[in-house]
Amino acid sequence: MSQYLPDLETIAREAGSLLMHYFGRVTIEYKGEVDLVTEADRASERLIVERLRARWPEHGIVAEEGTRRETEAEYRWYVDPLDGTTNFAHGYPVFCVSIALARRDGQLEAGVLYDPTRDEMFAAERGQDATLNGRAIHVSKTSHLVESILGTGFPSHKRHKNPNIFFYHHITLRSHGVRRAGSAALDLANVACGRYDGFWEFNLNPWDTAAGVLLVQEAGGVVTRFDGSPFRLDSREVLASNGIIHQELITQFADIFAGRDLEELPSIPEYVKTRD
Ligand code: 2AM
Ligand code: CA
Repeated sequence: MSQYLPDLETIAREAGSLLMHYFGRVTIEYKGEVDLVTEADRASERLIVERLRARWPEHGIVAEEGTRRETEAEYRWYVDPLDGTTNFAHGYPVFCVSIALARRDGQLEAGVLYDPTRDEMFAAERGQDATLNGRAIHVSKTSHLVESILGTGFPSHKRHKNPNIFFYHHITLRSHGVRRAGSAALDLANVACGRYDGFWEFNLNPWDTAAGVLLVQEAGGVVTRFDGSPFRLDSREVLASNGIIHQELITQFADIFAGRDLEELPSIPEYVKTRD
């Protein structure tokens, strides 16, 4: 019997129900330039933090909307009370709750990720099967990038400084397509259950990635930095895949960083001129 998952699933489900209560009737506030935060983010965080503190009072907590609870403990929770806030605020039903437990050295121990719009509970504990609504899940068996579907994401602020459009363009031309659904945590869960063959993103925070990375690993996939070096929670770049296409992705990323074989992004005048 898992030490963490039953209680963790209950907490995530409760937070998901709370989000659904707010969904479709939120008031948008701004944390920064185009960085939305809603009352729902904060209410969900309050609920999760209260439940975690009651159940595991000795553990530390780091949560996106500001909770920082430092303790002497070996363990710390990473909480994203609402991943996909921009979607949520616009009424687009792609968002989730993400909660994970890690040791001080970054070793991930357990995590859950709950999508209340589809009633999908993803759960993983180190060394055990990753599950979706209680059934074991596995990464895909797709063997080549050219047959793959992938996910990526773009930050909601400082977008003009984000290089990902080059990666998006390059990989789109070499695969079945790249989706950008707006919830990095759900993107990782979708790699874990084989809906995506891979996912990458720049500049994510530990609360976005912790649960999803453990899910991918326990579902048989691989998670690294873009150059193939080990992923850490503070890496700020994440490359996840089914493992089989991982080396191909690393090679493609090295080419993009070096500017090799890149098709130029079409400029608008050129595109307009060449349109049928
Ligand atoms: P959020 O909804 O919890 O803010 C979008 O691909 C993903 O990036 C989402 O998981 C989103 O999480 C996160 N995100 C949005 N803006 C970001 C930013 N400025 N820096 C880092 N991550 C961001
Ligand atoms: Ca969030």
